[in-house]
Amino acid sequence: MTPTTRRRYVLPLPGGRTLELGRRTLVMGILNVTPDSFSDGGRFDDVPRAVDAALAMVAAGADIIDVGGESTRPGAPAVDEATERARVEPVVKALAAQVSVPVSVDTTKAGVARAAVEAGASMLNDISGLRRDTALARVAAETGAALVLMHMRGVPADMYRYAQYDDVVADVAAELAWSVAQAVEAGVPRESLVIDPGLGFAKQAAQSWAVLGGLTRPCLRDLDLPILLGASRKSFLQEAIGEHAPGERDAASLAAATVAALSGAHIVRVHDVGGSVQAVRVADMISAVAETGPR
Ligand code: PMM
Repeated sequence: MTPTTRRRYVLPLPGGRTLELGRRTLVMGILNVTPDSFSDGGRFDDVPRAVDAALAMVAAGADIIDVGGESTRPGAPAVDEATERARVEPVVKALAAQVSVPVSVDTTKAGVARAAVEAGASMLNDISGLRRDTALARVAAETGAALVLMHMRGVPADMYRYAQYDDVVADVAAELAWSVAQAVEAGVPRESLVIDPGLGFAKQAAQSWAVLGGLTRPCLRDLDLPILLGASRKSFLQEAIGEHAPGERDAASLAAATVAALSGAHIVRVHDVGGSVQAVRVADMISAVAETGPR
């Protein structure tokens, strides 16, 4: 495939920090602190173990750690705010004190987002793209936290009911534009936003493949925002590799991360940080050759 020229952005974070996006592909390591996540559920359910796992990801080259306290597994039961906050806040606090990279919090709830930013998180990752709680945008606006807006329809428990699109990439781009408008209206600077087409969320496998293969389409590029993509261990990969447990999908996940990087994704969200760093560095070399010509 021909690599796409990736646009460069500088993402402001609280405290005057920034993340440079586009020069190389950034790797966001997933730290689920839930008892029921589909791929690593129950492994990091106490703070010291979560911190150790995050430190290992940083040592393996993670640029961001994404902490999630509510499972987004298809059909997962909803978690109330107090429970999610109790899972996330102590881990974010410990991480912010011990890891050098920005900490992101994967939540759809403004209350959890605010507590996490106060505990030291500098990015908010909203898989509902502000459809669940628009007040989350105000947390970003007031604190200067960066905001990832992911595309989804419905909630994880019922999202496949809404997996009908005329043209999945164009429809996702249009719906992401709505999320972007909500954020900007709430006072979040456009430069603080990242978009994510949401592989596997309200999308059948064929639709996720269409999104992964359509990242370079003008409808997405015209939004002119950095792109985050999460393919890691997702079930749609099984359409390519056959039935495998989530933990056995890492090779396919690396291939998907490579395709995403060559298609212009700025950040990949992954479980296998070390492997993904190697994969995207290869993609980055190819992108550099395409940009500057042979050495
Ligand atoms: N996927 C999951 C959870 N959060 N956030 C973003 N921005 N993009 C994703 O693709 C995404 C996400 C589900 O995977 P997990 O349960 O392994 O974290």
